[in-house]
Amino acid sequence: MTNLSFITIEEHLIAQQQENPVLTTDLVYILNDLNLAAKVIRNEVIRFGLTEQQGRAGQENASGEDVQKLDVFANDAVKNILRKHGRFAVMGSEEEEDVVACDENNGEYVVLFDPLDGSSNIEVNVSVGTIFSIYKVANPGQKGSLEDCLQPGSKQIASGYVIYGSSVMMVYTAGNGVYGFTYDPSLGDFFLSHDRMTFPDKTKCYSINECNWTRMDQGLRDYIDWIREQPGVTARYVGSLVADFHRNLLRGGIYVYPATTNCPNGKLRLLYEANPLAFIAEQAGGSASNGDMRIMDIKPTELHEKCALYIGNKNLVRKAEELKQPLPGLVHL
Ligand code: AHM
Ligand code: MG
Repeated sequence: MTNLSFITIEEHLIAQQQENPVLTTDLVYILNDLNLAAKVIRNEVIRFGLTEQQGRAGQENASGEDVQKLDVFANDAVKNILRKHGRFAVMGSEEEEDVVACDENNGEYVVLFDPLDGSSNIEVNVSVGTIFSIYKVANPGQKGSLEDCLQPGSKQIASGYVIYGSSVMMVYTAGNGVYGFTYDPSLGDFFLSHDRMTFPDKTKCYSINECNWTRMDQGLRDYIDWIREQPGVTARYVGSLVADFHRNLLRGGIYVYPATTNCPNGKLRLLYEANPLAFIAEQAGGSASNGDMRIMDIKPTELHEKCALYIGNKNLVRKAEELKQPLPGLVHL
């Protein structure tokens, strides 16, 4: 028996164009290109251990983190596939120091992405992901620039992620609900499997790296004490944002990566991680905050800007905001 919808992502996007004017031909090209990149990355992810894409690439990214060979592979895959059609003006990647403008300079879209989120998990066979965020250029008709990339998340016109897990899924929104597609390896395509995804009402999972206990604010500790007491709640933390977010979207829950005394601006990137998932979360009936304000209202000032992230069911995010306190200034661990 199969549960196959027989609606491929390509067909879905064409059908959606009838009801969602945001989905222009260029945007559909870009989403299909990202879908193709997902297939290419998946091919390497599932053969990890058998290919040359193992271990460190021997360089650091703009955030000072070790880059893995598979990070480089995934970055090149997304970049080169997007370049093939040239439907964008400028792109920015977690693995690129600076923005990359389109050679043809004929697009009106900005594409920001984290090519391989959670890549420190790849060697231990744990889910990883790709995250993307799409805007229109701020200055149409001009060469794509950094300024185009530094728009608040509320200006996103589409965002999404791919999760390379026990199955591979692509989840996206273009402001008209959230749709999930599961990859069928025997047919080589993604099929609609999760129509109009929303957070369930129940509070199921909280996902926080509690090793940061002594480095987090007292309000978050109080929040953890509170949520542990809620009926039916359990702790789940994969350490791949995409996997933690995806599970919480399906089961209900909250993911928090707070500001800590050793990362006072948080760890996650606003443009490549927080904003795209915030757009999905809001479209799915949830919310996303940095603890003080809505993620998508933050006006970025840097390409690789970091932020704290509280994301998931609305009531859980609101409660965490209520309890949040300033970080203690004197704790050095
Ligand atoms: P990455 O994009 O370089 O993989 O880093 C982001 C990852 C997230 O996927 C994950 O939620 C977080 O870092 C885990 O951090 P920690 O190990 O500090 O809990
Ligand atoms: Mg990441």
